[in-house]
Amino acid sequence: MDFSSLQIRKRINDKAPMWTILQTNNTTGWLRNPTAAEIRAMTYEAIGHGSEGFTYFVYQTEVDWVGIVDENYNHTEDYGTVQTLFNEIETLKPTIKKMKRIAAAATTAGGGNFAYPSADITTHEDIETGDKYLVIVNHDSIQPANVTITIDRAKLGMDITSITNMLDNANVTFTANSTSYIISNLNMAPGDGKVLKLTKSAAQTKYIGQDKAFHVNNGAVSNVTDISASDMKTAMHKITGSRTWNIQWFWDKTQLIPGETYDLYAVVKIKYAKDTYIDSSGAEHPFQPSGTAFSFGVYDLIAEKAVAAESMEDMFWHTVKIGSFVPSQTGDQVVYIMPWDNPGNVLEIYVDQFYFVKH
Ligand SMILES: [Ca+2]
Repeated sequence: MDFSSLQIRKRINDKAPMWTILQTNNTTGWLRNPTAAEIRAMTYEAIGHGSEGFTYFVYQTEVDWVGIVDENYNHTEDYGTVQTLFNEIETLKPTIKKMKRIAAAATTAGGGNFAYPSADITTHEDIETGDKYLVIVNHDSIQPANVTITIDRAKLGMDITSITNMLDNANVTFTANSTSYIISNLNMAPGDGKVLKLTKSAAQTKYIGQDKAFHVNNGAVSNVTDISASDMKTAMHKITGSRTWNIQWFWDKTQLIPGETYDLYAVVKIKYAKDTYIDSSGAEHPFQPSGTAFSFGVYDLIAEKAVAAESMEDMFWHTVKIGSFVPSQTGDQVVYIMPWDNPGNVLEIYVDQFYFVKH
């Protein structure tokens, strides 16, 4: 199950869907045939990591691969496993087709194995409604697990009213505190995966500032085509050896109710300086950036805070909470993103939008 370390990077103007070909065979003397639970885990990890097409290698036994049907089209043990998974994918298909993977907003405890400390979890946004999804996979393909999921409300960027299992439409119970939503002890069969919908509160009012309304300075540009952005456009800055307040939004005070408290968020992604690096023995590894990616703040209210490059996933949109405050009705406040002078680690920074949510 090395799938969970795979990094998928989309070019900003290319929406080619990802398909996966998953192993359902043994190769004599080399590969063991995965168990039904392992095939299940691989399939749900593929969903979690953005796959929209699923096929299994190999359909019919040939050469030295044992297929899901043999030379005479008799079903082998994997046939029923794949058939069940295809039935589940059929149910989940409308959801999978409108899920866009974004940076992780949740963590897990439980459901690990020898290679991973806990269950796999990925976060997705509904491109039609703005609701969000979690895909959770029990890495333990031998034992069932009780998985506890902690959703970071600052990274989620919205209040939710319910959590639904998209396979059977069952309601999933959760608790809330000021910083997290928590699903406790979600029981998962060996290798099982779940797609959970986080339904945003309809009562929540939002005021959005798209990138075309930003002030961009010192080499930053806005209105750049990006099919993954909320309005298909984004502000962008190529990192250089100097830093200034390149990306700013002077919001319209009349859009905000006087005296009310608002949460302010930015939607940001970064592109790492490199995809991979080669170690001293010649092996290739995913590049891990260091240093600062950018800072943010609100002049003259919220002090500047730095964001570490290592805390940002490569080329996935992150919701970054700027702060919670009562906006001024008189002063000229401005929210800013300051790209850092760290070109050895970060190549580009993108800001799709800022938005206010009323408390
Ligand atoms: Ca935008």
